[in-house]
Amino acid sequence: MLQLLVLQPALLASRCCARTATSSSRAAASVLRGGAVPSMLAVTETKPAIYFVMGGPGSGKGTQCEKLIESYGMVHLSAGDLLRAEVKSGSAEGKKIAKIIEEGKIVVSETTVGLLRKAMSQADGPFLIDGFPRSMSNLQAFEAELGPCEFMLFLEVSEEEMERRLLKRGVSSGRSDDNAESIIKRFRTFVSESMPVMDELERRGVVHKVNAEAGPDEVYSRVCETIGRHPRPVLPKE
Ligand code: UP5
Ligand code: MG
Repeated sequence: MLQLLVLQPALLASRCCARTATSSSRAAASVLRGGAVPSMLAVTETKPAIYFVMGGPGSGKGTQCEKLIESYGMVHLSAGDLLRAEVKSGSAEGKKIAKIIEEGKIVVSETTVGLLRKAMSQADGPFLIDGFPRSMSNLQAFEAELGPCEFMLFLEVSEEEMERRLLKRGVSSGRSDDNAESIIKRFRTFVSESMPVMDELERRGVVHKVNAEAGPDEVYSRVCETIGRHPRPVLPKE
């Protein structure tokens, strides 16, 4: 059952604008210069900017993030990559994660937020967080511990196109979920668990949609235009 993923129109005016200007002017100026800011865990009032990047499976999140970090001073954290690294480590936790990924379901929030917290404590940011939050539970767990979601870049692509991309990649990716059966499950989970997060963030006025059906370079130019709308935008590297 293939269908176009279309977001509900924004229903309410922004609810969280008042929550965006929390950092000191010193740190904000540092981020604007593309410079380092202190570790967010050490100095809570100078949290670095976070750009969440979402979209369905195969919408091009990883591809666009890779392009962004070439030109902007950002740290890319893919929640899926962090989980796959845990699987690769062979840990007991990793074995549980492997099954969940193959089923296209969502790993418990505690695990994913724990991996993100650890990765974020090891870098200064600003952060590009790709493929997260995927459920309301993910959103609540992240915001309770690591701060509000101020900006979500959402890549819009039809399921037909995403399926085409994933099946093509599946020929060589070695990813356990790049097969027709897992792809359908991933699409279902995305609609039932992840779209409610987008609806909530859209109500807050922090979702920025980009039509990502075109080729990677065309999409990237749309993405670059859009990321300038972050309340604390980063400048391209010199
Ligand atoms: N491609 C990319 N852009 C293209 C374009 N514009 N035109 C044509 N082709 C394009 O791209 C996918 C493929 O398409 C590539 O071959 C690329 O060259 C081509 P990619 O950039 O990898 O898309 P992306 O959206 O990143 O696809 P991905 O498969 O990574 O998306 P998912 O969201 O499914 O995967 P993720 O790794 O984030 O998560 C995997 C699983 O981990 C989830 O299903 C879930 O089980 C688990 N998970 C959690 O439980 N919790 C989390 O928080 C995160 C993940
Ligand atoms: Mg990806």
